[in-house]
Amino acid sequence: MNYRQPVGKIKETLLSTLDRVFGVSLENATDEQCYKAVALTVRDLMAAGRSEYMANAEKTHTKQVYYLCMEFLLGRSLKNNLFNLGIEEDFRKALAELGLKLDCLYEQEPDAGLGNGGLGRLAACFMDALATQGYPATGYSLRYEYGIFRQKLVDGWQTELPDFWLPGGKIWMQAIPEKSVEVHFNGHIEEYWNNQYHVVNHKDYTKVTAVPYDMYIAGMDGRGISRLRVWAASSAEFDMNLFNSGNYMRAMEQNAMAEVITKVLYPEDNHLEGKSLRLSQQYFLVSATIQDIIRRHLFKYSTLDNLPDLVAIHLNDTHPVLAIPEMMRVMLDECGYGWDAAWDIVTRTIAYTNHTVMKEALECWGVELFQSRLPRIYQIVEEINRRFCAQMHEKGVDGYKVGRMAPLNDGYVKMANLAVVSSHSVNGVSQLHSDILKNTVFHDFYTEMPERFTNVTNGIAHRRWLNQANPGLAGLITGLIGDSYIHDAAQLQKLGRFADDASVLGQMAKVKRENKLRLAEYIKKENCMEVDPDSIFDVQVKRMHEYKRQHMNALHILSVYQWLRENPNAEFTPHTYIFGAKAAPGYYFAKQMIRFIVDLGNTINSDPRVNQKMKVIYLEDYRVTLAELLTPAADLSEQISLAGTEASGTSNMKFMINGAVTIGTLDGANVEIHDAVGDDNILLFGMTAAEVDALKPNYDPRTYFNASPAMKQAVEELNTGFCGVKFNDIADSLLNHDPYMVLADFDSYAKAQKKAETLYGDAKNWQRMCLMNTANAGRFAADRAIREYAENIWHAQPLPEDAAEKETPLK
Ligand code: HBZ
Repeated sequence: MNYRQPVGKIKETLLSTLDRVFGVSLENATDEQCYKAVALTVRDLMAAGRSEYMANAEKTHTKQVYYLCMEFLLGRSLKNNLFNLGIEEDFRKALAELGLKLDCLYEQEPDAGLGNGGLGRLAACFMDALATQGYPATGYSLRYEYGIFRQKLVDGWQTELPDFWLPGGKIWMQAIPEKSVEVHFNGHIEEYWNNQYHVVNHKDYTKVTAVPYDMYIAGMDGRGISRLRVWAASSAEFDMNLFNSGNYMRAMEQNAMAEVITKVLYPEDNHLEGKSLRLSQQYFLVSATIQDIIRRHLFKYSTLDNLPDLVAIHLNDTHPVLAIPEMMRVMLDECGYGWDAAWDIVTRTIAYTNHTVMKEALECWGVELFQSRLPRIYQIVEEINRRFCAQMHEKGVDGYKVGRMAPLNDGYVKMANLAVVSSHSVNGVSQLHSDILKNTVFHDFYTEMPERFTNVTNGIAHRRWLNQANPGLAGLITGLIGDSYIHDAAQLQKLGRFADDASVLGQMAKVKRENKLRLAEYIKKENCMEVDPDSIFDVQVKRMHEYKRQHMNALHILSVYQWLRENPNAEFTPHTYIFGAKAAPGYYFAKQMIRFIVDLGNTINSDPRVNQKMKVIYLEDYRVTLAELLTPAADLSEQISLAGTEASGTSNMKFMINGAVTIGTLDGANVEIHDAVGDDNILLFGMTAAEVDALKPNYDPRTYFNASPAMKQAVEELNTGFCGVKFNDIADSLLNHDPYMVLADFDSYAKAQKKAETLYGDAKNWQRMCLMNTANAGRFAADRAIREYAENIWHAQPLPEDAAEKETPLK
């Protein structure tokens, strides 16, 4: 489909949309109304494009990919869609002729913050890559009324404000009420035999209606359009019996209880919140989704026998794992399948990705809660468990081992076990992480079914993170190597030719400086701080977590500060340390870490002995839109988790492609970044995952504390405190326990930091390093990751280019 229209036609559509939808003329329209008119116009174009695309997919029986995820951290949509459809400049022109600035309208859009961090952002990047490469895809999630909370810092302490994003965000969504489905909770199960038929009746359940809302995500050049279908909970019906019996309040209460299911996103990442509402959210998502998928398939093919050939269902982490028993339920209870046939179809259709090895994130649900909330699903999990254990026993597997692998054990439903038992493929998200899964968390499974395990290293939507976020660098690259890298990020490699070209390096440095100035302006506005654009912009942005070790970064800054205030005239490369991170609201230690960084910043930034040379900036409310401003402005990318803890990381890839140098441990995808750029273009430090494992049993942080005077002095100042606050909790944790081995890696980190300063001082070599990072970032494109999923896991092909002219018979 051709999305381009004459500028005059765009103007006409915008004016008529303003009139029709908002009843205003251009003169009286607010910027917000203008943004919405543009969004609606683009949405309509995409809806038409999606219909055409799907009609072609249907004709050719192209396999459908369904990506189930509790989170899609989309950020803003307008710029992305205009850019990908190739119509941004036409719209810019049309709006200019109407006296409007497109860039101002972009600012009207709230972030769709329907996710916590890496996992949700990955899902969003994948929608882009699926569309661009022509894989017909639908993401399924929940339409949270409140996204990830807005962070406000009050005296260095994080407070949370609700993120009511719908008023500005729902313009992208279209309700499809006729496709609503019912989801059943609670009640009890009645079973009996009717002749030879086993009848299962779910009685006295509570009904909640799932109403789908559709959003579209355009692929590059509009070749494909992904759909994101998000479900909103609404009370199935107003209970007239209660109402009539005068029980008005009960009727209202039931309404509210249903709707609460999709009220708010749980703000914990890498941590399980074992609340019944969370379980309801999970089941609500998967029940509505599975019913939707099966209904569509039956409508088209009248059988589910061919489902695994035509459909791939992907479970993004364990959060949507109840899709497995739900699919079994529909096939057994509603479609008349027997267990074995249903199980064969389910397991050939479903695949699962693991995103974390953090113990506290491994989901398990107490049997009591699970059984009372989801009685039929519980029965099916029991049967899956019984059959799996029997099969293992029959194979002669040791009883303890079977117990460890069982989906039901110790009074818990173990979601990761259920996922592995029931999927044909299990993958981690970086080479190291996938190996760790095989050697630790899923070792028992790996020894029994090694063929199930694989790796797909994560990737990013490079068109958003390079072309849209950093038009200066993208323009320069296109001028040098052409624009084929937009579709094929591996082409970035060609930049390597310019590694010693002083003029190119100079131009890249100029772009970086402009990006730093842009960020400096934002910092001035938000933090009332002047920062030096010629200082090193050293950035750590990600969720606040002990394992990510922001406190190691801060402790090092504290020790640099101690040194500099005693040696104010010493040689020192000016340094701006920038942080941005949200902490889970109930994660006390992480909130302390934020406070430590903020107070450290206040101390340093107001100390005239040092504040011309170093500054510490904490940016409030880190989110996708802020990341788009920050990433292109970074010189140093902090990826400093303890080796073996960060599954992959994806901000490391975003910084890299924008020409920042990584200072990091050999953890997650850093290992592969190191492989890609070589020793000279990355600053590695700290223990390897194997060294961590070897040290752990006998680790004593005090050994390191006593051996390093600089570290000792820094930890001691944590205890005395600054800004009138003592950070004893952090100091105590470091000295007595140090679960993420900050002290063990500290000296090595300090050395790498020193090296960064020296290298930065040699501008030409530094710029060469930056270029080599961009040039070698191609393999971290989401396009590559999606191709690997499609080829190795989903066995899906892209829609043929000539699909419109083609009718393929069903095989
Ligand atoms: O997934 C992250 C990993 O920590 C990161 O290393 C990886 O790059 C990324 C994408 O694969 N994991 C998360 O972001 N996890 C969550 O956000 C999460 C959310 C809700 C939960 C548990 C984890 O209940």
